[in-house]
Amino acid sequence: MKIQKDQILGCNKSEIENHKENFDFLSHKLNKQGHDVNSILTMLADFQVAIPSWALGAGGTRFGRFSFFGEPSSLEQKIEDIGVLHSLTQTAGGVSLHIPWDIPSDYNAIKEQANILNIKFDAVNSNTFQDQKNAKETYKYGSLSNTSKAVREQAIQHNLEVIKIGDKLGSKALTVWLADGSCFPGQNNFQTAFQNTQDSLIDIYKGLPDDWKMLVEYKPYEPNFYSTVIQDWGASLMLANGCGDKAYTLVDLGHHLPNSNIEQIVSILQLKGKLGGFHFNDSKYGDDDLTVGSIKPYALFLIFNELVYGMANNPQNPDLAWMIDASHNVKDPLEDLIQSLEAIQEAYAKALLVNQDELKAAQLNNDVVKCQEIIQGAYRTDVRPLLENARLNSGGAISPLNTYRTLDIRGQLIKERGKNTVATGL
Ligand SMILES: [Mn+2]
Repeated sequence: MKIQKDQILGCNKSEIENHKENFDFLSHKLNKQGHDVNSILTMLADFQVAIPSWALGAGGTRFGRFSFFGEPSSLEQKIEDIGVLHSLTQTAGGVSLHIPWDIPSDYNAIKEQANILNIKFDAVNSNTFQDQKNAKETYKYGSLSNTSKAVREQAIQHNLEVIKIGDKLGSKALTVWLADGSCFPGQNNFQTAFQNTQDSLIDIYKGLPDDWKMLVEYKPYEPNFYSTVIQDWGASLMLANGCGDKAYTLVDLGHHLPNSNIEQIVSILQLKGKLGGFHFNDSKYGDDDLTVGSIKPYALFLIFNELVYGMANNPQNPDLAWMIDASHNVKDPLEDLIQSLEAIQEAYAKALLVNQDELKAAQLNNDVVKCQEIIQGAYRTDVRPLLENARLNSGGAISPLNTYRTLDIRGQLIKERGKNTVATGL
């Protein structure tokens, strides 16, 4: 499955007139406001988001899972799907693999396939939150934090193996997310669990190539419901600092308790040069893994406002690993991801419209009303014609979703792969 350039061009034909009208109107308005539209378009084109291999099939809940048909059942097919997303949106230029499911059988072939599709190998993810077939030790009571040295050692070795696999593909980061924690008070000694985790992470860190990063993800609850060992950004930062300069905190939007001020978290982490990665999704109640921007688009914009500020003012913080971390229970996964990519670019473009000099002046004058007007003025701008134009310039679709449907991509995938395929690693 590969979308040809002329198929996209054909679909763009019916949209181009409308697009031009909207784009001319908006760029005229933005130019008058003093914005450099061309540089915004370049920044949008440069902003690439990795797609995790587990987001390409149907997700599921504790209560069941409903297939979408034509799901990718091999690593090659997963990369094909990301190729489809990337050719339409020109924004999905990375894949984030999940080991053990995505171990290539032929490294060169996979690298060549990704290269042709212009897809990079982003952070690799280890998995110690479930037992693999024939595993000697069980992670039922934790992995890197486990009271048993043999279990910890198995989990450390797995992470070192993941680094080796990623290294062969050209990845430059390892993401560690742990399900470790406890379901009942008294089950765990908090200090022992934390110290074991720190010691285990240090052992993994020692296996990190010089030009790699280790990203430590946190989450307040689930699958453990009383405590998690790395429950918040503070715990993650302490562990990262305990490992060294190449270890960073990773923020996942869904991994916070309700009403957490995530924009403030990313802001301070950037100030300290310790924000390494970011996982996009959206939620109403917890780690819902819903489409980015579908529930709280204003919060997403406020986070991007801080990220944009940090990227411009915090050279001490490295480039971030951007990834969508979502699950699709009722939508076609590829359509859902197209919507997420659109929402990310939309929030980014709006944040680029915030006049930082004006905002700073208003802050210095304690003009609270003006501060809000500046922030919300940017948020209320319909920036979609900018996104369309950035895609058009890169050979993508003016409307990725319409093009996906017009070309009946899902229908073709079902024809090629059959109906009852099931994606691995979910
Ligand atoms: Mn995540």
